[in-house]
Amino acid sequence: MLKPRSTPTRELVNLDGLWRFALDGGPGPLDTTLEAAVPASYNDLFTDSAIRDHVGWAWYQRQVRVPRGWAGERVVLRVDAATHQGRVYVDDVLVAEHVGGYTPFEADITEHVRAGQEFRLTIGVNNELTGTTIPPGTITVSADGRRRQTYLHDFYNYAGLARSVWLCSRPAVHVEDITIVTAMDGTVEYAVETSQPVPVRVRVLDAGGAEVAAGEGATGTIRIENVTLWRPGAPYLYELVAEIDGDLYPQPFGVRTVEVRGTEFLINGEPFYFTGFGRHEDTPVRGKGHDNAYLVHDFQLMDWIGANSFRTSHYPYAEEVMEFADRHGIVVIDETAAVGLNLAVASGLTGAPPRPTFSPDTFGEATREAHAQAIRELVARDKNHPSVVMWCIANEPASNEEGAREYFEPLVELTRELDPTRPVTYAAVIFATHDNDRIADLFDVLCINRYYGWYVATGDLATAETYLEHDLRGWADRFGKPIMMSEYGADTMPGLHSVWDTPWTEEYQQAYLEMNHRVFDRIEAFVGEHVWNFADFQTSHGIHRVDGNKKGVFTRDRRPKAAAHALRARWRSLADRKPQG
Ligand code: GCB
Repeated sequence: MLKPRSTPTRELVNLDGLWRFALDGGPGPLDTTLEAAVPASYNDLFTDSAIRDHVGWAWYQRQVRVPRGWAGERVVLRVDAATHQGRVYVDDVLVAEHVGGYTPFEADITEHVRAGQEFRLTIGVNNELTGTTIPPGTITVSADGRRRQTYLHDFYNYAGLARSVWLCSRPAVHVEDITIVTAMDGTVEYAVETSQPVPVRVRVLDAGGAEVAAGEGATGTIRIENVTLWRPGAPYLYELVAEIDGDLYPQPFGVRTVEVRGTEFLINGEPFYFTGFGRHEDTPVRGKGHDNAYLVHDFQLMDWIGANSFRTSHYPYAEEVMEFADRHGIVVIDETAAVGLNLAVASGLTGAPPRPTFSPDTFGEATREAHAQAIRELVARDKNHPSVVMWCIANEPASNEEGAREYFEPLVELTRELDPTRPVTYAAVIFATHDNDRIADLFDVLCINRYYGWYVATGDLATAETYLEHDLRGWADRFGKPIMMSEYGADTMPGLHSVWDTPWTEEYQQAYLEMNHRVFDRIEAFVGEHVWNFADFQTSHGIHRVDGNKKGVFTRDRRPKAAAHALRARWRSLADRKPQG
């Protein structure tokens, strides 16, 4: 799906700002004095806990004027994200409905609006998570009749319009989609979809705007002579301009290859070692609302600390983030919102024996279809980003349980069909070991999440070191694939100190990371390390959470904990020792 852009044939009106907001509503005029910021999650904007803890539909509304010059154009409404389900009304008419909180959708509203006139735009957003949503969750009704949402993932269920909303014009006959696949010799395979079969021309422009290749036809292969590659840390972007009579769309892309060979992860044929983080879209007040100031600052901090990559744990991030990574040469592992497909994790402290995760009564066909759709929409949105080097189709599923293979095999196949060019992975939970995991052989890279020294062998780093090494070597030996640590971390209260190995102190976080690094450096097939997490983030209430998860190397307001300086020293020196692509 193409990102809305202003081009000589297309115009854009950004609808961000203050919208009327209410929990009760519908397409009619909202009876409310509340206003909500867009983009932002609504939960933390208001002081009313009924809004923060709300389960169900919430309503956003504003007036929108269609620019008077748009007569004769198609008018399209584009919602970058409505978490987790959205319904869009133009005046009283339902024009779009979409499930999936982290991918965009659009509606052609031409028949319902007039150039120069105003209309009432209403967007309903529903935050409910059930057994058939991605991510999944459970809704219960408490004794006093309140509906309550629980879920299996460790981040707050922020909801609302957390990304931009756009009104776009485009010609009736237009470019619908573009897919670009590149090779290191400058070969560019392209496919342009149009709304009707019409002649297509393409031109490739270099970063200075000079034409360096051209071709004709809806699909084809063209070649850039003396190509400049997109490299981690040294990005270079071209633009493929797709043209038909009456429409033009420029699609940025980079020329680079990704390949797994033996135990190596190759970018442009050179071994790449991932340094960086699992992250979250999470800031005070805005919740998951996209914010360009945090975007710039977070990438500055990643650069400062020597991170060359991150994973979009645990859902697709705003497209602005992906484009920024393209422009700044940061490598991305792109993850779906399939987090929490694991009922053993949920049974945790309750003592309840876990039910099987994959079964018709728990996560079955319907869940898998929602999961497949999440994969389709992620690949459709992000396929042209050079920064994206791997798809991660699930975080910590019950890959050790019966039914896991039947559940995942078709999803891996689907991902490969949609994109044969990128490796596919999942992040493995601690219960899944090299002995009992049932799906790792289906994937290209072993991404392992482990917390030895935190959840296991708490405060005992010597024991943790032995466990970790045994565990990782088992995976490396059995599968012979590249292996990386996709999560390791320790909760840390800034300002808490100790001379001993005391969990929660700044010293402990540092010692914990150092212990992990000693082990990584002893394992040959190792291709990377992503610390959990870049910054502290909000979660639901829990006795093991102090105003959220505190495993950040930075605090929620982006101040470094002591471990940040140690990581910086390691990652900066690693850049000289281990190839970074
Ligand atoms: C995990 C999850 C992550 C949690 C983390 C933790 O394994 O993948 O979402 O936040 O552990 O801190 O417990």
